[in-house]
Parts: sequence; structure tokens; C-alpha cells
Amino acid sequence: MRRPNILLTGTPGVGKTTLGKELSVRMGLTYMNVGDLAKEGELYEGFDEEYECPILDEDRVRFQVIDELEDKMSDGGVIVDYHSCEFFPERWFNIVFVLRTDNSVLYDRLESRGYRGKKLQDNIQCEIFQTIYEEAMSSYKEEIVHQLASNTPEDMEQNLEQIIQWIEQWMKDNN
Ligand code: DAT
Repeated sequence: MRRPNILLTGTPGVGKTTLGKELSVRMGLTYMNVGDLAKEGELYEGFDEEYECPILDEDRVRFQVIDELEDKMSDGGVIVDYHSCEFFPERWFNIVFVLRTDNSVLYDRLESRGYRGKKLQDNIQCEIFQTIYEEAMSSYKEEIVHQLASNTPEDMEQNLEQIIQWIEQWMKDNN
């Protein structure tokens, strides 16, 4: 039985992890959080004092993580969660969802996550400039990239239902 691979992307705090984990439970898919893989592998190249967080070694994330994921991706049925999307092989994903959150809502979420100052401002700006959406549109075929509003629990439920419907249709069409 073939199953699709799904990319969930968007600015930190938009709800990728919450949605991805719930989707994996409901559909029996494998959830992979690339940020967590980088943390587990300690793929860092220093510490950013201003951001008060480790600096990811993007090259090692690219190569090590991609190597690690490659086999899983070819089996299908994987949900990948990451706040960037340009360095994954395009062929991995059957569909890409970019979650979007209104500025004031995102501000509160990131503040309660402990983000302050420049780190908070930069992430809000990333969302205002729809940076990740544009990155997705230039990295994948436009027709497989979809934006989903992710402000309220009702949005999340609606998004889950929509994605599940899409998965079920994909499995009918591809098996
Ligand atoms: P991300 O993985 O994109 O960084 P998250 O899943 O950790 O985001 O969510 C950040 C916070 O927002 C977390 O406290 C859960 C909450 N949240 C996520 N999606 C939501 C939604 N649709 N409605 C209300 N709260 C949501």
C-alpha cells in the first residue's frame, strides 16, 4: 500500500508539531521533526548570544539528516516537520502545507515559549513577509503547495480533516 509523504512547514510557533503529531496518530503515519533530529545529533556550530540558542550547522543538517531520512522517505507515509523547506529533495514530498498564523496570535505563542527581543521580532517578521511560503513556492511545484490558517483549535481540526481527506484520495488514486 503506497502512502504519501507530507511536508509541514512555516515560521516557528505556527503549529506544525501539534498538527503533525495529531495527524500521525490519526492516520498511522510516521512523524519526523527535523529540528529534534538536529538537536539529537548535536548538529551545532556554536551558540548565538543574541538569540540565546545554539546555531545549527546547516550543512551537517542538510547531509546527515537527509541521509538519515532517505530510506524512510522512499517507504512513504512520512510527515516531516521543519521551519525551513528549501534543502529537502523536491522528489520527497507529494504535498507541502505551509501553516500561517496572524501576527498577534503568533506573538503571544512565541512570547509564552520564552522568545524575547530580536528573536521574537525576527520570527514575527518572517511570518509578515511570508518568507517560508515563498521559499516553498520556489522549492516545489506551486500546485502541491498549500497554505493553511492555524490560529484557533477550530482551524486545527479543519486542517486535520482536510489533510486526511487529501491522504485518503491520494491512496485511492495511487494504489
Ligand atoms: P511549531 O511546531 O510550528 O513551532 P507548535 O505546534 O509547537 O508550533 O505550536 C506552538 C503553540 O501554539 C503550542 O502551544 C500549541 C499552540 N497551537 C498550535 N496550533 C494551534 C491552533 N491551531 N490553535 C491554537 N493553538 C495552537
